Amino acid sequence: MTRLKARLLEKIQEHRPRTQRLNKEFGDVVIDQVTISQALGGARDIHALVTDISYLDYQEGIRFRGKNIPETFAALPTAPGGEYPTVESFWYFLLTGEVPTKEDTEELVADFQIRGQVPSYVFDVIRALPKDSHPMVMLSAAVLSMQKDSKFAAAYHGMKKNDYWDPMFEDASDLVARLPQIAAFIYRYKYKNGDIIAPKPGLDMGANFAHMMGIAKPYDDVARMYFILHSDHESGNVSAHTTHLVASALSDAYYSFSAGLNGLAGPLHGLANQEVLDWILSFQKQLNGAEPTEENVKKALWDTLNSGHVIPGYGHAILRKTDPRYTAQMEFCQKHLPTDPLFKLVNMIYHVAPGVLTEQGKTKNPWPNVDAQSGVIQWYYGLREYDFYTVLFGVGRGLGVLANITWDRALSYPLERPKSVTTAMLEEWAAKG
Ligand code: FAM
Repeated sequence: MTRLKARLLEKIQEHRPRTQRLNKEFGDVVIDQVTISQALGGARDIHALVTDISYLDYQEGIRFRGKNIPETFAALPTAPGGEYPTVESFWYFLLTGEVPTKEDTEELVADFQIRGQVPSYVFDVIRALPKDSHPMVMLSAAVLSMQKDSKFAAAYHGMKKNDYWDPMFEDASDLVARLPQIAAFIYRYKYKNGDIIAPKPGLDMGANFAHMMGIAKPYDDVARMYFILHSDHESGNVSAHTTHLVASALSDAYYSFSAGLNGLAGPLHGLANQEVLDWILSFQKQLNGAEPTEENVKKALWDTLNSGHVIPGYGHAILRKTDPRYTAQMEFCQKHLPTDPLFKLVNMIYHVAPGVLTEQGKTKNPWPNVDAQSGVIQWYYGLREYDFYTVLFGVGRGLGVLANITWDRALSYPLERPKSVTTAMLEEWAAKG
């Protein structure tokens, strides 16, 4: 058993009595109530999910296991020769809530090399799809194809409930370790004439991903930063909630995460980073060589709104301030690409868009989210096929949602099944006030 798995088991055993006591002794304590507009409005803000992996504050943004983004980056061991933590150490941290030692991390990097070997049929599945399929279709299908080897599904009939977490952890770890190679394969297969670069033994996940993508330093750090920032945003967002919901039927990690990825592929969720680049490029095209100014940015934003579209990369269902994931990436840009024209344009949009959205008066949050800044970095390092960007998001998101469903099984969270009502019932309740 790896040190991570042994520590995780101790953590699970420590935690179980807390959940059991709450359920048994305090099960009737009311923590929220539901309004008609919440029932009609996407269950927004109803407190009905529990996770300890991350918490999203309306103003402050995300905390992973109690640490905000700068604290997380500062606490975890950095990769050799890099400025950002290894993804492996972050995986340990998400699962256990503890900062791993150097030895814990090294063991995990070695463990991921073994787990990370992708079965060859996965590549056949990707090749069998029409080449103009969206890369998210390729990623989701590739993940789903590995279901036949699920350790959870194989063990299910002979297992006690208390042991479910074990093969779920195994599947989750296998998947996390394999995602970078699958993503890099999709990229090189689709956009680089199938010129595939094999993984290199001994590298951590970020460095190996950069190597397989064929992009030089500091892209290894970009990958580490990107995967960590996109990992988790508590449980209610579409990809996390979908993965959790599907897993609640005791579907294994492959079924569950593939479903989550399909939600991430929507333009209001993870596809927004692709949409941001698309918006910026069509804006530049309209300029026809002229310099961007606050005036022409403002006009383009209004044109987007007036044509009934959203401004991608702005707004959030929970956040009410600039997303700290946006800020973390902006700081990276200020350090590594301060004079890049695209970065300057993104900054100009940041100065103008909140005012435009506030004047329009619809969105509850006029500030940028993670997607407003992420594509610029990828573009700068030569990854310009922007319909691939959501795949990068998906690799990162795997860390959060797969840690979550491992804990779901550890704490025996049941089948999720909220109750529906009819419109007539709402009208009846409305009449009663
Ligand atoms: N541009 C134009 N209108 C917007 C807007 C934006 N960026 N953000 C919100 N609105 C509108 C929204 O469409 C809604 O209009 P209707 O009443 O006509 O339906 C109104 O403002 C109220 O929406 P809200 O309560 O402020 O936001 P929601 O919680 O309904 O939706 C988002 C949240 C993220 C879906 C929404 O802000 C949006 O569509 N943003 C643009 C797409 C985007 O960047 N998505 C990525 C989110 C990100 F964090 C992620 O998942 N990766």
